[in-house]
Amino acid sequence: MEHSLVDYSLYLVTDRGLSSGRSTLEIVETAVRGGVTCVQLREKECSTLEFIEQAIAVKERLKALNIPLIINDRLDVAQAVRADGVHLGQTDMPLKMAREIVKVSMIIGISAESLGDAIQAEKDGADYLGVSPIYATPTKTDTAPPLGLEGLRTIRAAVDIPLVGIGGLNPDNAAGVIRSGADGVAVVSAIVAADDPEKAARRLIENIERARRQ
Ligand code: TZP
Ligand code: MG
Repeated sequence: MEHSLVDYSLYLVTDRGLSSGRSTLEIVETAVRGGVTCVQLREKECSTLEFIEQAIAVKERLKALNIPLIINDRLDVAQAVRADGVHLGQTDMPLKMAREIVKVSMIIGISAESLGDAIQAEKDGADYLGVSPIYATPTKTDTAPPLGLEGLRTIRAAVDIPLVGIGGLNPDNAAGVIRSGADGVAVVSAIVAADDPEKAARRLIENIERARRQ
């Protein structure tokens, strides 16, 4: 997918541990019906083969809907399945090395945990940022201190590339993230752990779109 066409509005990050026995594919399918616009497959435990098989299955469903698939951490997996992009954290493969490998063919997203991270990532050619964490979250415990909306606004003012907020976001606080200048809201538990992921996604996208109109 052409980088500039990616819609980051509602960015789902998967987590099989929070899926209450439902498959990741099932969660993704329901969530996209509710309005998810971008999906990141995040697998911290499974084998490389399982990651690849999962990615192929998810990509197959997303392709028909023109929704991009981003792979967390693993550039090799992203390349193997011809995903649209890869998302790298501050302790993953350095952005410059990843870019050297994939040139412009792949979207590279970077987790920025500080203003410095954000500025550096933009300079090194990131396509988008996950500004992390906005709020404290039990979903990921090894995070930097929460940036809050103020930290998000500071980063927004300093970089031009698209950015999504992540960490503790849900339908009730998504609007604030958009009003603080984010291009989108990234969530794990608000959709993955919801009884009804479709409904949760719909509430999120409605609040995101309403915040944009205000
Ligand atoms: N990166 C920064 S915070 C986070 C990730 C993957 C977890 C966000 O999870 P939740 O459940 O949306 O707070
Ligand atoms: Mg990572």
